Amino acid sequence: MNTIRLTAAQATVRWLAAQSVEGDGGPVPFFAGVWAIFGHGNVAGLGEALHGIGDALPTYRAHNEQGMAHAAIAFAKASNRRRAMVCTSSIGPGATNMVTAAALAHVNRLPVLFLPGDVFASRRPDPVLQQVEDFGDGTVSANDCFRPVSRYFDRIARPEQLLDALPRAMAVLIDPADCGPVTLAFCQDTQAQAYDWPESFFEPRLWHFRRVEPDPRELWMLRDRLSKAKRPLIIAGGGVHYAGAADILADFTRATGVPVAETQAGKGALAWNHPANLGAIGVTGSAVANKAADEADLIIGIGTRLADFTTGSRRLIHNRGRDLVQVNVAAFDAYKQGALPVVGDGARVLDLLAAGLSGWTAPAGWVAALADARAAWDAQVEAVTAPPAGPGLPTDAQVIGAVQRSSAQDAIMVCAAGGLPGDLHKLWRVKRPGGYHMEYGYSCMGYEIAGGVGVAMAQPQRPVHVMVGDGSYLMMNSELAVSVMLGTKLIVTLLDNRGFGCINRLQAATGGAPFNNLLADARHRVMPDIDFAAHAASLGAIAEKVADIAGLEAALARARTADRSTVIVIDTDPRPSDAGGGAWWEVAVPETSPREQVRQARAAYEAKGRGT
Ligand SMILES: Cc1ncc(C[n+]2csc(CCOP(=O)(O)OP(=O)(O)O)c2C)c(N)n1
Ligand SMILES: [Mg+2]
Repeated sequence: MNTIRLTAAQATVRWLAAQSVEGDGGPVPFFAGVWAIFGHGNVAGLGEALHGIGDALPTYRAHNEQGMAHAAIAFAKASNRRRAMVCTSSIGPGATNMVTAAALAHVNRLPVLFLPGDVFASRRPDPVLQQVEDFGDGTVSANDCFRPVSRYFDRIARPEQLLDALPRAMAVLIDPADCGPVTLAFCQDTQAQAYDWPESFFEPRLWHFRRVEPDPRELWMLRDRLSKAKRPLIIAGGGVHYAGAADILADFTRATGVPVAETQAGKGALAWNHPANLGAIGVTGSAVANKAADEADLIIGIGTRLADFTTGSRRLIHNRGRDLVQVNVAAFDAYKQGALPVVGDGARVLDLLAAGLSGWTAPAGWVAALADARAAWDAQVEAVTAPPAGPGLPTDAQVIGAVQRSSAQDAIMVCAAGGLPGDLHKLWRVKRPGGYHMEYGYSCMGYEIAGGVGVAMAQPQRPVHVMVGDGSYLMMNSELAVSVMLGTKLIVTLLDNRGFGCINRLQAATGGAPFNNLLADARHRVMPDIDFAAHAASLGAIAEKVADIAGLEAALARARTADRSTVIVIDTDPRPSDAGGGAWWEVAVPETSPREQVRQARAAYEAKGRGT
């Protein structure tokens, strides 16, 4: 056997660079690159190896490990999970900074490979700088925090473990059902250790994405239910995008007349004005989609996790004991909430279903009965997103309207947390597939700008818009400087309502006093007048503050032709916009309180049958 002598780190990067998948125009590397912040634990081992491999596996430097991991995960999401990136950190804080991002990838089922540095396998110099030192367990390191948020976790303490660990990692990253984060905690002495590797280990390999065929009996059950349904509704989730099923869904709905409602991750499966698209469903849903869910006699989820925001904390889709079918490539999701499972690839299921229905269409009266509600909803969207008639602070919806009017056909909207996801889900009109990138599985503040960098890397030819609240921006903005450095241009609209507006509203809705959310309601000696434009400019972006919606539209037009990332700041009203879909969201209200408003909120909560 021919062997080649390399360190474990050198072998890792060489192997990663040799893995490819089928792209649009032929094979492309599966790993688009490595985000790295070095320290002890990776600079000498992986750092040396990454330098050596050069452009075959490009390395990118960030400012915050969580931010770089957000960029990597966003890259994978914007690539519909067909490509991914790697993140490596030093041991200790560099590693644990990535744990939140690992959880984000875990809940959103997105592929990312974490290579955090780990303590010495030999333990000779223990305790090393940043070692956490468990008193009762010598095998624990900070990286054990990754275990519950990794689909596959391993600790590499000998070089030859990689012969199995790396292919096993790849098998998880490309698996449609198991897809999620992989963590290979890489002991720092092991990274530097040499080994005689079989040359065959590094031969280029082309990986194939499996399409899971549905079980004939499950498919038959679905066909049977659908052909008897009077008022069927499809809920399209993120799995529709990952299965590449958006076009097939459009054809299916055109042929059968079954209407579609979209989750946050599924939004954009159909163009906003497709005749079958009823828009957003759930707590952040449109009145028409929620009405359809309320009246449907059969709901078919395709590629959805049935999270509480989609189901109105189960109330929206489970009332009156209607049938629920879950088409999902993961059995874990297919069996949720008493659904009839159809385990399989969404595109294959729709194809086979259409073939088996042989000309069946949904009763025409069902969609016709929703037409008025849809027209009324569309008119409401127009009204709340129109420029304000008079003076006063604009609402988030009015800002969304301005960004919508100023954005190109192929623009991508990136957002994650705050009040914006709810308004964008309802109000944003997706013109082209992939035009809506919402991280609402973990809804992690600070994802927006870093995530935007990853989206721009995955879709360099499409304009990337980011909408972010003042709270999210303050939590993590450092990768704005990376976007300038890398030329991954973002058009950022920053809505400054001086605090955590949506949590302030949630607090009021649960009877709470205005407390610790808006800056004015937080303990302070001085009320900071934060100059976000100056801050963004200091990071190298083009930045300006605008006075009103007209000023915002003019600034957005300038940003479209600017040569780098632009941040446009606008003051907004922290009160809500008035477009609501009427679904409930369960948040536990205190059972006893001296506050009358809390007692009233508790009574309303109990009236829903909750809290017992
Ligand atoms: C990392 C993280 N911490 C806390 C939360 C809970 N949370 C959700 S939205 C929000 C406030 C966001 O404020 P801002 O970005 O200004 O948006 P606004 O609510 O004002 O629209 C908070 C604290 C979260 N989603 N993520
Ligand atoms: Mg805010």
